[in-house]
Amino acid sequence: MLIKKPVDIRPSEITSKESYFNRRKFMQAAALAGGSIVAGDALPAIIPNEKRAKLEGIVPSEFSTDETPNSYDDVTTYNNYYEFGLRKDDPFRNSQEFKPRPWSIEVTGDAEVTGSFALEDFVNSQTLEERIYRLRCVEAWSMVIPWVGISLADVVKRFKPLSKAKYVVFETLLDRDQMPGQRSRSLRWPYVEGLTIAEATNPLPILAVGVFGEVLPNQNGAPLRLIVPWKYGFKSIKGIVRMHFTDKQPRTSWDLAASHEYGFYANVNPNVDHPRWSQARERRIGADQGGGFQSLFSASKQDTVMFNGYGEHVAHLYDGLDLKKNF
Ligand SMILES: Nc1nc2c(c(=O)[nH]1)N[C@H]1C(S)=C(S)[C@@H](COP(=O)(O)O)O[C@H]1N2
Ligand SMILES: [Mo]
Repeated sequence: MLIKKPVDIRPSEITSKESYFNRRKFMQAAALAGGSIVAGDALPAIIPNEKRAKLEGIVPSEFSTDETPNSYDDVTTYNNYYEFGLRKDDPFRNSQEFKPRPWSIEVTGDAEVTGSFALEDFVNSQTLEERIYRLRCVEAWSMVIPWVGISLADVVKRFKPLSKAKYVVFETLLDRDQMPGQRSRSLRWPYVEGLTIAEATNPLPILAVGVFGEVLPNQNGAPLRLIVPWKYGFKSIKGIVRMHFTDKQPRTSWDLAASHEYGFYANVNPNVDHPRWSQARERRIGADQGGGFQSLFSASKQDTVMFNGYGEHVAHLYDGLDLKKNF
């Protein structure tokens, strides 16, 4: 093994002894789970830190929609990320100085493999897939976005949740210096979201590290964020620093803010209105701004589809559940 001089070591490579052993455990678990990792010194995945850096080795996904993606501008300047402010252009304007490196993800709770993992190790050995998914915000707008990410199911399986673990909970970074929105009480910080284990091991959700073939911009949740395409956008938590396995359904940030408005399931459902507005239709962002692909129809509104159109892959997860009560 080549010993690097300190000057050659990137901050992301500086790992404590403890996290080194955790990394080994994780690698071994990955190898056992049939991952492509070779025992020994597997190379870290390359997720460059430079803004708009290209990601290498992306493969297309069978789960991608063939709808036309939104523009890069729509995807990166019209955002919800309350840590950087409440207006749609605040995340773009206020996140430019945010530092998404060094970054590690802490895995805790009811799983065989737990510990703190550098981003590079966390993503390591998994194929980067492009998944063009529709994102439907609870505020009745939508976009089509070419995400790049890794399968959440594969990540979850590597940590070997114990049979008593029924939920996986995600947390965003807590950093008032870098995230000015956290100085106000717009939500309870850190942002918390969660999925059932059955949802998290469905093939659709990804942990995204990129968009449009490039690393994630800060405003879209760099360096690692969740995408759950059949649920309202607020489930797709950004800037993830923790994954926790538990037997208890978590109280999420939006549940704590207004539990009658934002349910835990948050499945896209045109038949269950938000208490303050209809969910029957949605506005495709950008589509009404002239010359767009929908301009022929002059209306940018379209019907909302149950499970955001992903029902064939996920409807069975809710067999026997009353989706009006469990909204
Ligand atoms: N940490 C965190 N994650 C978050 C949010 C947030 O405010 N904070 N907003 C959510 C909401 S409401 C939506 S619609 C999506 C928007 O993702 P995008 O800006 O990448 O399109 O992010 C979700 N993830
Ligand atoms: Mo949203």
